Amino acid sequence: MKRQLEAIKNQAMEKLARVSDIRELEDLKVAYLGKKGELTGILKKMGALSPEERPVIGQLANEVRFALEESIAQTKDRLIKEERSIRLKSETIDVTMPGRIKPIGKKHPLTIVLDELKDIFLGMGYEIAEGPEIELDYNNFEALNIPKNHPARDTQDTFYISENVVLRTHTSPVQIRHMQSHKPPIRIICPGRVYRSDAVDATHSPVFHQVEGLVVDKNVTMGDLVGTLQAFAKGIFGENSRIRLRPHHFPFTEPSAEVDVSCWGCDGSGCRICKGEGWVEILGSGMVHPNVLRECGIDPDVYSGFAFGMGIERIAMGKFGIDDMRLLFENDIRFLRQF
Ligand code: 2NL
Repeated sequence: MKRQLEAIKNQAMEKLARVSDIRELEDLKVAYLGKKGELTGILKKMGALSPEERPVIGQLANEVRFALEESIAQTKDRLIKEERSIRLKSETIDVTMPGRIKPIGKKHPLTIVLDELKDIFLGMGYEIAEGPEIELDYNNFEALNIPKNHPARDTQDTFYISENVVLRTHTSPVQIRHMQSHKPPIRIICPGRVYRSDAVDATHSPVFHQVEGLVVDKNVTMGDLVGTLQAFAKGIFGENSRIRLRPHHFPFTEPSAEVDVSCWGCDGSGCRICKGEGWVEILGSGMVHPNVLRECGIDPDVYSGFAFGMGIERIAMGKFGIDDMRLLFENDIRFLRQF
């Protein structure tokens, strides 16, 4: 039995020296020290020994067990260290390698124009007002002096959600809401998305963006409107810009005017941008109709106001020389990078 124990010890030690991973080590541990292991098998047979032999063999068996346990622990240490150094070698980072360049987004041309526009009007003391895109027919039409069956409704190609609810065709309803909930003086611009049932082509889209402006106070005149729009045109199209007003008709303003800006391509002498005209139409405007003020609870005998409205896509296309509106909605980064 003594020789058997020595043999087990030597054999185990030899195998331990050659073990190359933790799994193999665990298997070896079970094979020798486990419940059905070789050493355990010997210990179970000790009962058959004589009383003199038992303590001698018992002591030897314990020594072998300790020696094996010790060696297993050391081998485990060795394997962990080996595995760690292999992992460190495979995971080294080459800090001199160039990084991957992430493409950076660009401000959309509509956002560029909108931000400039906000800056200009905020600088003149205006506030920004916003409102819902789904609106009551009342706020979008009735309160703006456009009753049911008014011919102006036909020109707006409205998306109806129900008889009394529409997708707003302009941002005017935001101004109606503002007048109904605020007392003059009022100075606001209302940027936002608007909807008209148009087919898509180079100059039309069923969804586009507008900015409207509204000023209501005592003694507001057409002169204030002209001065304001002049400052706006210089801010957006450059210091040399001039404006001119042409008489027009809107149901919600009286008098009404369309506004042209001197061409930024040729300064008025005629070029491709202005189609030889020297002037480019940029917005509609006028003095707020007394019916509209009255409908919003503002006395037109005490207060007066001016209002204007423009399409942002049109301004952006003019300013940046974009000839197809669809480019503004496709979000192709190769297009957007150019501005
Ligand atoms: C255009 C014309 C315009 C207005 C919008 C307005 C709003 C209220 C009262 C009176 Cl609450 N007017 N807005 C006035 C004149 C013209 O827009 O051609 N837009 C693209």
